[in-house]
Amino acid sequence: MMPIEACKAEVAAKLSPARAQHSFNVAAAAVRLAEKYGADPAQAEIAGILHDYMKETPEKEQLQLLAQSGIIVQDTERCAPKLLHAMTGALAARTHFGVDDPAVLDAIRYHTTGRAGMTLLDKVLYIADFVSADRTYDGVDALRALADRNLDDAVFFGLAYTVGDLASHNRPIHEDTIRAYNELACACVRAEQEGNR
Ligand code: DGI
Ligand code: FE
Ligand code: FE
Repeated sequence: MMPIEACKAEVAAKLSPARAQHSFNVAAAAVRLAEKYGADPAQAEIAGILHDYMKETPEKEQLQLLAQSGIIVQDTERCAPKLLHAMTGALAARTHFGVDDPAVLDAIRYHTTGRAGMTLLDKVLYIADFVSADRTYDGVDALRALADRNLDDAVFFGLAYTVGDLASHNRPIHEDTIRAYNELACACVRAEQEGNR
């Protein structure tokens, strides 16, 4: 794999200053969460640095890259081009940066949607992206506090927020987002059922 300092320099050269800073902030948040919850901080750091590497690449170019690699683009992904950068990001991490750790590649691949059966590293990156130092949305401090109390609850909150926000704007919701949300929603209902017995 490319040395970490070289990865950072590539990210800084490829992305706008704000997006590069976001990437480094996500890496810092991911390292902190990894240390707290027992994930590998080195995996968290590289996943954070690279997760949005393709975010500013034109849609057409991303579709070409995916086609060249034999990756099939689903209907939802075509209708929501913001989803492409997670797929092409994982691709670039492997081919351009020489990352061969599948756990890191998957964390990048699923950082926007989540997925059913998210690994600890997936969750760490997903939440680091929500709570990085540059985030200023209403409620970010509450989510930061929740992320420090219970990572799973924070992931569920983030997914529920995303699903609600997308539906309220009539946007398509990716199958992986729905599966991730339903898995945690069912776990929540089951816990209530257990409690009532
Ligand atoms: O790349 P970032 O901006 O740092 O964050 P991200 O990769 O989580 O992307 C967030 C965007 O992706 C936000 O505009 C909502 C959108 N998104 C996330 N899940 C879905 C989605 N968009 C659609 N249409 N469907 C999804 O399931
Ligand atoms: Fe992203
Ligand atoms: Fe991001």
